[in-house]
Amino acid sequence: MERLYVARPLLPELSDLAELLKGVWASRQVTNEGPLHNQLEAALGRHLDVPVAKLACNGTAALQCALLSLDLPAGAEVITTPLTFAATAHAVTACGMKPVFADVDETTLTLDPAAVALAITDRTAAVIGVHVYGTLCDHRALQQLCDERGLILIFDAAHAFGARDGETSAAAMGEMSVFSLHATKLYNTVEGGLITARDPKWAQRLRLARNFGIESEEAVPLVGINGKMSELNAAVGLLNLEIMGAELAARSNLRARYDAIVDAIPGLRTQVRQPGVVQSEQYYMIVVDPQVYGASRDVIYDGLKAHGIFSRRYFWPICTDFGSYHGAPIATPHEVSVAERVKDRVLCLPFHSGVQPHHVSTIAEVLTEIANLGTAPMAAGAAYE
Ligand code: T4K
Repeated sequence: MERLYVARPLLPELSDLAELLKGVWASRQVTNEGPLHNQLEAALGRHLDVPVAKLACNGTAALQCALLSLDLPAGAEVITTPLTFAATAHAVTACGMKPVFADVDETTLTLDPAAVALAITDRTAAVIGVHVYGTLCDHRALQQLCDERGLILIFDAAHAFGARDGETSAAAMGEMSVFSLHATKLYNTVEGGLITARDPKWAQRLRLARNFGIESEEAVPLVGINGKMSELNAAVGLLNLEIMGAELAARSNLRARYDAIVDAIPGLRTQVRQPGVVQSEQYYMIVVDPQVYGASRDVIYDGLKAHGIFSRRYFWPICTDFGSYHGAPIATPHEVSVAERVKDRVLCLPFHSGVQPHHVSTIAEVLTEIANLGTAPMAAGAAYE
């Protein structure tokens, strides 16, 4: 059976890549801030409308470089959401600090400023908002709270490449924003990450943080990691920047088609539509209300899988379910946190230009039939995995 995955990497023509790599092979400068790397940094700064754009080898390393460059006290608490990919919390831990979890907003599923306020202690040094699924955080309220309480605000913008709130680029929110350029991201460099900032003072510290903290042959003023991006990844990045427009358009169309299906089925809701926001088109997420819909998120997951359609239950389990953070509280103004209530209800549908009209029809059929019958229609020759 043909398989359809939640993500499909955008790749340039192999011949274009080979052409671009000829210069790399001739020079043998293959990594450590080579010419393609530097060209890509400049191009991304222009594309995202931000003065500081520093590449890294992946989004997790980029988060670590951002945290290390901020020089926060060892053991400091960093408040973030539990409804995120493991990398957000793990980057904090790997940098010798403690992730503290605060609840998400019921509508956007992004970090709730009211919950953050409850989580602040005298050990809190920073807050990491996550634009989860590409839905933008309430960045103004988070910034105001952090300013009032003397905290650094950074954003995990792994899902928000190219997003804007009116005139404000997601790359220009908070002190820094961190992007993943992984193969599963619309704009990707196969593996890659990016840190952006409005204040030019961060450029040099970020360069140090991603290069072991080394300033010169004699001076190592900072603890850093090897977070550097190679010329091969930068070459893919330069070419993908030219072709990503078509992928973006295909996903916007797909979002509209999915919206029409989901809006017509009671008990299903899509990601919130944020007025004035330009979507990154990274994920298409639905929330299932099993009482109204008549079946659970997992029935849909299994039903689609039987047709070779692999949705993903991002981000279940949530961070506080992991062995590493098990039992950590989620600060919340509610009796039961929104994150706990929603974690079994979220589902990301395949979202890329490889999703064909017949896939959309099958997804619509499965969603509708489960709503009507409480079970999934079986595909001919289907096998549950
Ligand atoms: N912060 C947030 C909020 C994040 O979501 C992430 C990463 C990060 C930080 C850290 O950034 P990175 O260090 O990763 O740059 C995937 C990605 O690996 C990860 O980048 C992403 N978030 C996360 C949400 O999704 P998995 O474990 O789900 O990946 P995997 O291998 O199951 O891929 C998903 C599907 O994509 C596959 O079923 C098939 C398809 N696929 C995948 C790959 C790798 C392909 O078709 N080709 C491929 O090469 O984590």
